[in-house]
Amino acid sequence: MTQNKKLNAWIKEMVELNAPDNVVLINGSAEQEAQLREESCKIGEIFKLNQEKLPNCYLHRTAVNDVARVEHRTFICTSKKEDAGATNNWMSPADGYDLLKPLFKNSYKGKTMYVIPFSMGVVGSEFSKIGVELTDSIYVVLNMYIMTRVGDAVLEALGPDGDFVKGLHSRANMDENNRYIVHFPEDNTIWSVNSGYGGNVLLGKKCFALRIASYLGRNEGWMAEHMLILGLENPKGEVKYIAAAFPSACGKTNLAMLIPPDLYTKKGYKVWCVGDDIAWIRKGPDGRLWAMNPENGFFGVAPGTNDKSNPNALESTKRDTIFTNVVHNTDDDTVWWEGLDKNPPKNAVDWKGNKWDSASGEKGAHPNSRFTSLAKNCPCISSEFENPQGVPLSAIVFGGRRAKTAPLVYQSFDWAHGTFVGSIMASETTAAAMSAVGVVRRDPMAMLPFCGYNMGDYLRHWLDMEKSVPNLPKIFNVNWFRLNDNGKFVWPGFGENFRVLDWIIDRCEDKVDAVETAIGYIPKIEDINISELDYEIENGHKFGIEDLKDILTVEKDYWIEDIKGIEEFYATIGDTVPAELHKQLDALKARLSK
Ligand code: GTP
Ligand code: SPV
Ligand code: MN
Repeated sequence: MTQNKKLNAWIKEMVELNAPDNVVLINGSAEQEAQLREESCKIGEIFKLNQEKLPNCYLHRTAVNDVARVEHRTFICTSKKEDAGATNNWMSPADGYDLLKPLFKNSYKGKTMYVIPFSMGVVGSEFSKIGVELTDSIYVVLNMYIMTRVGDAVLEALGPDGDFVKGLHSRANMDENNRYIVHFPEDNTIWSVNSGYGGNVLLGKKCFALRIASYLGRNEGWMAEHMLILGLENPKGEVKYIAAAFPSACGKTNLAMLIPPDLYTKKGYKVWCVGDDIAWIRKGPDGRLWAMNPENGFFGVAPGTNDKSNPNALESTKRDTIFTNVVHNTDDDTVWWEGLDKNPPKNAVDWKGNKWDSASGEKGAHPNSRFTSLAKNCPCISSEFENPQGVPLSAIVFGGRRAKTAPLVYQSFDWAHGTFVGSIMASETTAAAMSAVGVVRRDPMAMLPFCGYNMGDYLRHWLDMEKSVPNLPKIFNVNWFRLNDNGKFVWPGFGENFRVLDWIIDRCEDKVDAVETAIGYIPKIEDINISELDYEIENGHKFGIEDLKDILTVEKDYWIEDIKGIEEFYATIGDTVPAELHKQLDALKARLSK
């Protein structure tokens, strides 16, 4: 079937297991993509939207019980349990295969098996990696066409003897009690069964580019991170790059594409998007850390995306986009979601496929409804997006949703302290995973659901970067989500976050002083530029200097309370937590009690 012997043998084995009627090799051509769209429409899997208003755009609805990642059904299968660590679900590889084989058995009967060769990163570059996904879903194929580089060019780069990650996906019978997302890092293999939701089935994304890749990165001395990458251009035309890790649905896509406030754009500041979700990071020849985005598109959260919050994301959804679980406006075959505008469609079908009345109080789009769009359609896509070397990082930023504890921004004292800051990241849970919403959850580097090995070893890998990388980026933490006592966001967020990035870059260039506190360096009030900032927090109360002071305050009582949560969390990881991080925690305690 192909020139690669291992690939042919594996396809043969998987054909025997899954018993498809046909096998189709994805070649990456526009013709094949168009033909598959037609076929997918014909079987009712996707719906063709208004081709004048939304050229090449389609709508898909998942099963109502299949709308987010299933972390409790996600497994890391390593020979030794401690290699997966206490924060991952674990099975032995033999048990994993034994459990899933019967679920795949004959599951493609009457269907076609699509073979998708894909490259994470520019095809053929030395830092890219190749995978092959087998699937029974055209929706998956069409999404992979957008999210990754697929087809013949990838097979050519693979060559006759090249190695690849083996991804097997089957919708099988969509039994949610037998839904599993299982990783075999020692075999470069991913098996996903009984789901049709993006994060579970687009195997290049979280499964490969984070779980398998983080495992590879640890062994090979690089890092796979849940991070956006952006370039900040100053009026002189110099571009500095920042990578930022926020948990799912906490603002990566928004920050990656932000448009600076007028006072900055007038001076010539710009932001360029390199990536919105995943960064592969390694040491460059100059001794700095370089980051590249292995993806080819965005799988972005739809609700809340509008022409104020994220005009660039909205623009990238105007063509070549697959919408999943949003509202269908049946008057003109367009789409809508909560937070798009104040005009919900009169005649509409909701994400469940039922006729929908916006006055009903029910949400029309699922909170985790998404768009799959091409990076090249984003107006602010970076000129370095296709650069196989990636971009050199000046800063790494961590963040989460904290109502009170974390200030708007602070800088770590050094790399080890910065690693500690990443390790204590926490956030209220969101709709991106199937679990209770609004509970505080620890999520080191936003990687808890995505680390393919022991979290303690992962943190050690971070600390160890200092030994091999002489010019490390500075590490910061941000929190756009401080609430006042009425539960309103104090900070305007979105494009206004640029004011904080501006301070971060000034710090990286030693252009500005800071105040040393127990948790790290915070800005002097006058160093966060809030001129021309016009934001109403509530009831006519406009954001002012007092509010800035408030959200830059280190609330010691909250921090002392937080220490307990950190200790409990470290205990759940167990004795692989590096001693250095316990030392950092003790030092924080000592500083707080001063
Ligand atoms: P994943 O794709 O799940 O990894 O999410 P993400 O981290 O890319 O999050 P995204 O940018 O899609 O934002 C998720 C939600 O956070 C949306 O509802 C946004 O409206 C909201 N959000 C993003 N940035 C901000 C901000 O600066 N302030 C506030 N208040 N909300 C924000
Ligand atoms: C996330 O949940 O972090 C996402 C969406 O980016 S998914 O691809 O489902 O993981
Ligand atoms: Mn994500």
